[in-house]
Amino acid sequence: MRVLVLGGDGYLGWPTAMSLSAHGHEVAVADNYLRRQMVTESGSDSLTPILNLSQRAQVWKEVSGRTIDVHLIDLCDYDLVNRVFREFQPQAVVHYGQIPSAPYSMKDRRHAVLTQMNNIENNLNVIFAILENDPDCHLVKLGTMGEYGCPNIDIEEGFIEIEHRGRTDTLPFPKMPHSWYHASKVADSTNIHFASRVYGLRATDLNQGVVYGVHTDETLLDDRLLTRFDYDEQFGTALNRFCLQAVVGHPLTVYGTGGQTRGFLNIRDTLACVELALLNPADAGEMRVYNQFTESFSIRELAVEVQQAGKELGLEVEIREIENPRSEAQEHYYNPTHTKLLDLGLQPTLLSEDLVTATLSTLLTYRDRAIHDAIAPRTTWR
Ligand code: USQ
Repeated sequence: MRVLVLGGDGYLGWPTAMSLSAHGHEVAVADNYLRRQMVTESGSDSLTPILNLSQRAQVWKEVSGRTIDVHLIDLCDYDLVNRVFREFQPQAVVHYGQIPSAPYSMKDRRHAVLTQMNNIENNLNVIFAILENDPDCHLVKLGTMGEYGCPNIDIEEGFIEIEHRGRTDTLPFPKMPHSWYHASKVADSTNIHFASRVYGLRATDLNQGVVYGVHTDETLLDDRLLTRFDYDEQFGTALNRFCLQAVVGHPLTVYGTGGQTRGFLNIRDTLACVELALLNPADAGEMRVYNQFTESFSIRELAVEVQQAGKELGLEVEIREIENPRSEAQEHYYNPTHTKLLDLGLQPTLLSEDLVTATLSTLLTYRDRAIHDAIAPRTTWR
């Protein structure tokens, strides 16, 4: 299958591109390095040293004998997006190419506007490029579990059957996003659903949980194929941050009571889920929604898991509850359904002490690169 990976320089985009290429797909990537710029702006850097995209593609060719086409374009520039679609003629598009950070979007008006403009505009461009070049092309869009928020009822996979005043309908599950960033993904889902109903777009919206981990089968082949690993307060996510904090001797930054519960998945499972979605495409006019995570944990549970794994490596890990910089429920009900990817054959890589220990060992190799000032939270929701 010819697959275009948007955001192909990112934490998930680059390993996805390599994995699809390794599995025999013809792959092209597009990126404008915005993530690199935003992380630099926040005073941080990837813990893992990473090459630029052209260099990465060259190393991949050397190691695997396979080609990944590189396009350095801004997805907000429709002419460029359209040109890539015309030249590469993708049969499927995996769309990771967005600003992915809740804290970044909450910094101030400028960052809220930038996040929403960039994400909503580039998603519309992708929809129109598909419709203009090959309406049969399948859009696999990365959404987020944070679109739903934390309602006091079970969360369904995208849609809920509702009975109201004697009538019933199946409607999109209600959304209560956690941030301006999460709200941008809600807008994308609404737009994709609209395009599927009106123009017959084939789409899969992957409502992904919090991803953790550093290695995939392909990044292990050569250090030059490593993916980025962010740990700063804006672009690092909870479990990855805790792992970095453990190896540099920083107390684990549990926000508030740590009772916040989220769905998590290993980076390898992201790759597997995306490929399952590609191999089982949506019908024309259908928007499927999959809740893409494998297990739920509270933040407190994760901190304890990292502390235990750290002991195995002789690391003394302190857990510190600090004032929560976010407006969010700290003790709440959380029970989202997540069966559709399992039904397609997903074999989850579940979190274990061994897995955390292995991640800590990898991070220890690079710990001298950590920028300590980037760790503590500075962005508040207030
Ligand atoms: N948290 C801490 N300490 C930290 C970092 C985070 O307690 O040092 C807490 C946060 O308060 C929050 C939870 O951990 O309750 C998750 O925070 P996060 O930064 O790991 O994840 P989030 O901001 O929700 O966003 C991340 C990705 C985003 C993706 C989302 C999936 O950045 O792209 O959409 O995870 S989900 O969380 O399911 O919405």
